[in-house]
Amino acid sequence: MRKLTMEQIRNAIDHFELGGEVTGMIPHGNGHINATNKVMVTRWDGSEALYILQAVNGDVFPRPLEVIENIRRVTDFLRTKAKEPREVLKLVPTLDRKDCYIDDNGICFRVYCFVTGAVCLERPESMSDFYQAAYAFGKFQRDLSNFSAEQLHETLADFHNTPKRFRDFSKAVDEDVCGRAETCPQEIAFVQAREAFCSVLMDAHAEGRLPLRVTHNDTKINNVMLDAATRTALCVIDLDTVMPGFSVTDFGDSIRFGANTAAEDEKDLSKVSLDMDLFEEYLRGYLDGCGGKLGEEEIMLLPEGAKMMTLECGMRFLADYLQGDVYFHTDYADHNLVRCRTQLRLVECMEEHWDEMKACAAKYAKKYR
Ligand code: ADP
Ligand code: GN1
Ligand code: MG
Repeated sequence: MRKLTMEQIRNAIDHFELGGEVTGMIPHGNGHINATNKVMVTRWDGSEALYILQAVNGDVFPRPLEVIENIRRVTDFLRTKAKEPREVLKLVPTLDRKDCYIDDNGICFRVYCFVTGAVCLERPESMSDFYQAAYAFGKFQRDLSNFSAEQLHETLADFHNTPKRFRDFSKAVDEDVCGRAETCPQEIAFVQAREAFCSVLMDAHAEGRLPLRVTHNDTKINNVMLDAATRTALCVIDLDTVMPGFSVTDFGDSIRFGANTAAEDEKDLSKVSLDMDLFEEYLRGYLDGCGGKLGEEEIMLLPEGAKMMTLECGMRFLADYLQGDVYFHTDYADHNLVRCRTQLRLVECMEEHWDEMKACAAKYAKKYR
């Protein structure tokens, strides 16, 4: 998505019902997709309020109104189960009582109440943080277990259809539009060697061993807020990809991002490894959050979910690098290649720890039976 001008941002925020005057605005967070700003407002009664203004990335989400409709439906539903307002994202209406504002360039903007008294982490700072993030995503899935999936638009078709991702990746390699394939033959070969693995979850689903549920589909730890005072699970955010999906991929994406001992874009690959204690802690938190909803076979496929999400994300970063960095926000020339390398190294680590990962899943599959 093209960088927005200050004028575009200013114009957009003026269309929302903020109940006061905007006194400041700064870019916020580390999301790879949307353009996010924190907005400071002085209300007419003199008190201060905070909001999040986001431009939905129209290159990624071709039908942004469907994204907004999904968020309205999911948040209304979750609100009926919440104990306090901060537990659920709240869309702020526009002056003409809509959930978003579309500007003259067709960019879709939305505003959320800022979740206050909360922290959003880039990495878990303790075992307990990771347990709490897991609990939040597990509970999110449990809360949505009686939400009918027919109400949801498919905002991104085939989002975690890994065999399809593999075909897209192969096309990017064949086309090589930027002439970059010669800079990463080892990474390309690594992914190609794992083609068969890509269909393991889709096959399990086709054989009735893995149910479709309503899932989050983007479960990085920076997509959950913890209460700052109690450091417990508070609110799941970034609801753009809530769609039917697999519990094991929600689990897996959190492991990919949070149980890695290094950052997603660490250049020194010797720092990348799978922290097995964090893996087990997340597994425990996720199952507790799901509240006994997952079946035994599903629990047994959690390690496959972790490896699948890591491999899939690696091939998505690599495909984007080959295509000229058109999807993920990047900060420097080979940022996507760097991100791809950490993911592929983490896949290797998972393969090294495979028996332990499966034994851990088996232990909890028995316990939660
Ligand atoms: P992206 O899809 O680009 O990742 P997110 O919706 O995850 O966008 O927002 C990016 C970041 O902005 C989050 O990681 C979080 O730090 C912050 N954020 C988003 N929504 C809120 C909110 N309602 N309150 C506080 N912080 C938020
Ligand atoms: C994106 O939006 P964000 O930064 O939370 C991406 C995820 C990737 C992730 C990799 C809609 O998540 O699928 O796993 O980057 N979101 C979308 O960090 O493509
Ligand atoms: Mg995000």
